[in-house]
Amino acid sequence: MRISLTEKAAFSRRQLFALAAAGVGALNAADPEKRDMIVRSTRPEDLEMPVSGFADNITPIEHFFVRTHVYVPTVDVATYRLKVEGEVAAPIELSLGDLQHMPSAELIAVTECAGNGRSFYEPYVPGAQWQYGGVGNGRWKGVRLADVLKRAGIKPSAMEVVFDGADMPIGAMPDFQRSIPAKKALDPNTLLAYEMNGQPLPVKHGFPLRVVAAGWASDSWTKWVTGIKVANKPFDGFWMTGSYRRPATPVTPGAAIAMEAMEPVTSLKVKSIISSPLEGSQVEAGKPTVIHGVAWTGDTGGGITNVEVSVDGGRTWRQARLEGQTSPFGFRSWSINWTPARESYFNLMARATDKSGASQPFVQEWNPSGYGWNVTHRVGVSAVKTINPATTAPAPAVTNPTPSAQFKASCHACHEEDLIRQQRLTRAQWGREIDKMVRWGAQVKPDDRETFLDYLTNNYGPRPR
Ligand SMILES: Nc1nc2c(c(=O)[nH]1)N[C@H]1C(S)=C(S)[C@@H](COP(=O)(O)O)O[C@H]1N2
Ligand SMILES: [Mo]
Repeated sequence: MRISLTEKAAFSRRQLFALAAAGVGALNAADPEKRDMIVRSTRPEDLEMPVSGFADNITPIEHFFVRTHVYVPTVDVATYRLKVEGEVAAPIELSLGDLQHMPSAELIAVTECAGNGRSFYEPYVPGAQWQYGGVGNGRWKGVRLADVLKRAGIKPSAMEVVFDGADMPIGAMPDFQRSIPAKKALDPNTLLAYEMNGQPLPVKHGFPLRVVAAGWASDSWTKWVTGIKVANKPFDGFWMTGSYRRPATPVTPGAAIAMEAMEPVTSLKVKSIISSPLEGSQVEAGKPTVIHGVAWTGDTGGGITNVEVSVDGGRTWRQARLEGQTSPFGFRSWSINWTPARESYFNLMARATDKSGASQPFVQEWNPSGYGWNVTHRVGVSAVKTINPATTAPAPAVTNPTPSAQFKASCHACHEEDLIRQQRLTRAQWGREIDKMVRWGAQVKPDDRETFLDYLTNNYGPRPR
């Protein structure tokens, strides 16, 4: 579906909810189904990959995380056109076929949500409560963005490149439009991808065209791209000036920080995850085993040069073997042999270093949106004489609180309770969330605000960890 900005604005809230209910954004027949994902939000859909997924160097589409601020749009390839305008010699329109006839480029690169690891911040911050798996490594094929911009005759006055996707905002939420500096746009490792892992780009990942901003956090990887505008000044849309920003210097944990006082999220930071053994699992004492994982870094990193592993909670470290594909933007697999000397509980840690010399911290500076978590990963395992066949403890009986009819009418119009339930915020933070939702079109009667705040703080207030 290709909808111009003015048409988008004309959509009423009721029309949008009707579209959502009708399942607009249903799967392409060819889209692989998601498997074993942690559901962070059902509507709109946010899916996280479990830690076991890091066993793969290239993340299969079935396990690739999904993050959408809105409901997924369906794009009709027959009428699809990519419009390039702004600071160019002449605006152009390209069909998917036109793009596929241009010289192609392929690269392996990690896309990681800026908020991956958000749930680990103390004090808690609002937003999808990702743990480890808001990240994946893909093989992306498409055209170089630079080639498309040159085809339109990009002018020297170009300062930024703004992308618009076919997705429509929910209610009065600002449309998801994001810009990148001209320098990043002209980088040969910035693509407009139409293929992922050798398949047409799946609908959930941006069919038919998405930005691949290699080495940058995923918020710069706009999906469902229909419009590119070359601008001669910084783009001031909400998703640039009111989101994806973090303080340049340490701030008081828990404080509300003015957006103007923060700078945009860009390059990813060096990070490593232990994919095996898994947290809480058992290994055999006295028997050789292998610790596996992946490491990655951003475009300022230059690739992974070293991964060190500790089996004693960080007292001593050994160097792991680096293995597999070597794209400086991709997952670098690593492994190390280990024979647990005795029956004991072991604290495994993995810490990566990149070519720039950057390494991972043990404690993270807090930031108000919970971006850029890259604390050294730690996994606890038990070395035992004989491994117990998996004994699954009965799931604790969970009774979820029941929201009032007013609360449902105001909040569940756009999303489910799961999006709220995972967050643990103070009354002040919930207050700011309600105010944001009201700005985005949620209908909250003034009389209901305090009752909603009571419900949210009583049920979803900060809890001990
Ligand atoms: N058009 C559009 N592009 C988007 C988004 C969006 O909501 N709309 N979400 C962004 C964010 S925040 C992330 S983390 C990634 C997620 O990409 P994935 O779902 O393919 O993993 O897409 C980015 N691109
Ligand atoms: Mo994200």
